[in-house]
Amino acid sequence: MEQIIKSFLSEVESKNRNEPEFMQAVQEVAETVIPYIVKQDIYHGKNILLRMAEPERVLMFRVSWVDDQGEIRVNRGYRIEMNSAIGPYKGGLRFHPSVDLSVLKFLAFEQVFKNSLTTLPMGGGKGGSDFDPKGKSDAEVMRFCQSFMTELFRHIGPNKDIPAGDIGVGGREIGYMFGQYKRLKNEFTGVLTGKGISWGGSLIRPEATGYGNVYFAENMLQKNSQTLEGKSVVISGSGNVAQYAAEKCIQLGAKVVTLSDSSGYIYDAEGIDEEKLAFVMELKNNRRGRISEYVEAYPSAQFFAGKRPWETPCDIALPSATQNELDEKDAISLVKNGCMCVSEGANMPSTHKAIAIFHKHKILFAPGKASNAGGVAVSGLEMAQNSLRYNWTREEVDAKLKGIMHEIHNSCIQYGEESDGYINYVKGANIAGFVKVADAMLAQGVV
Ligand code: NDP
Ligand code: 2IT
Repeated sequence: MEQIIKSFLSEVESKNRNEPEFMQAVQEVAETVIPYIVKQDIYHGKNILLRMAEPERVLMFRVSWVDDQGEIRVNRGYRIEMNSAIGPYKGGLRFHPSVDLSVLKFLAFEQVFKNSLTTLPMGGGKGGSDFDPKGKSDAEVMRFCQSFMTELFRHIGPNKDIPAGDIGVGGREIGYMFGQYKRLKNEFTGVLTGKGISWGGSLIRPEATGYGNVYFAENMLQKNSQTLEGKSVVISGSGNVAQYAAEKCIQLGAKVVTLSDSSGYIYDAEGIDEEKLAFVMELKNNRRGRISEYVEAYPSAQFFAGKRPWETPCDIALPSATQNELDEKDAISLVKNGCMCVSEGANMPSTHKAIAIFHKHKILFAPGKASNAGGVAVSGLEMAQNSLRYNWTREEVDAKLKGIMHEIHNSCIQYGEESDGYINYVKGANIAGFVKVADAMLAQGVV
């Protein structure tokens, strides 16, 4: 078996040199899915996983724009259209200086499995740019978004490819891009998700990834006769996903003690309550400030510059910032300090070696493609509402989100339960996500 996996990975690597994040994501899937494939006659000789590791289409384009000083700036835009076997390409756009082909291909690859798990008809894609919105004026962000969309618009559409937000792309950026798309096409359609409520957005979409992750963690805990009530929770990040994960934890009676950004983390031993979280939301979303400012407002809290929060004792950890933000050393520290559950809000935040530590110690561990799927799931619900030309209530969307997270949890159990009863959620999510896409690809022939 090891040999089959190794030769598969070396074939993929030979075509994708210098793409470490993409290879990391493919390796994790290969190690769990290949042992399943070899036992299923229908997949023999079909090279399904090899086809899934090859994007259907990769778009790369120049994005020129003029800054506030009148200088011409050049960024690179991307859209990876990874797989459309079960629906139109669907996935977010990331604006961050670290964006390159490897990062977006890993995200697009993960998205295919994640979207399959949601139970909704969505293929997988991802895109973005190495543009850094930090420190830019609203006018600069608008000009960049308009220029980006002036190329992207010809490749996307409500039945073709439906982008959304991710790191550095929130309501403001989606608004500017939607405005430009509508102007170029002279059409009002659901071509992007994460839109504002008055122009086609869905209630609960901003909350969905963070809430969904906490619902998933609740499902894992419930299976072990536990709840979130009274648990201490360590969260990384302080953006969209982290904020709403914190909100839901607080609502369910847990105590959130950390948040972070790329400069460091804050620790509040008394717990971040609703009022303090409202301060963080105002700070990050409107003033676009740094998390270190939290300790100026709440001096009993501490700020640890340049550090990540995993050294903090906790019951539950919700990594919600970025890829590879939690390594083997961090995992050992979490386990040593009594952490019982790690549920990923970010995409691939735990390294391969960190996951091995969690599995070795039988920690409840949920991979992002299962536990953060609530965001794209509610994007799918936004698309459904746009097609119906109708809006569901907050309660209706929240109930559907809860139901979907429960279904995803069930799928992970179906394919991930081991002989001793331990649920390997990585294996479960990868196989369950694979089966639906693979069967659609088989039915559609060699395309
Ligand atoms: P935001 O841009 O709203 O927030 C990102 C947060 O992560 C910020 O606090 C940011 O800090 C921190 N961060 C980003 N890059 C780094 C880095 N290289 N090192 C340390 N910290 C970093 O993004 P989201 O909250 O939307 O996304 C967070 C994660 O969740 C990502 O992995 C994303 O792919 C994933 N995700 C998002 C979904 C969504 O619906 N938005 C859905 C599913 C997954 P700083 O401000 O200093 O950069
Ligand atoms: O990683 C993700 O799932 C997202 N950034 C959300 C994608 C979406 O289409 O809502």
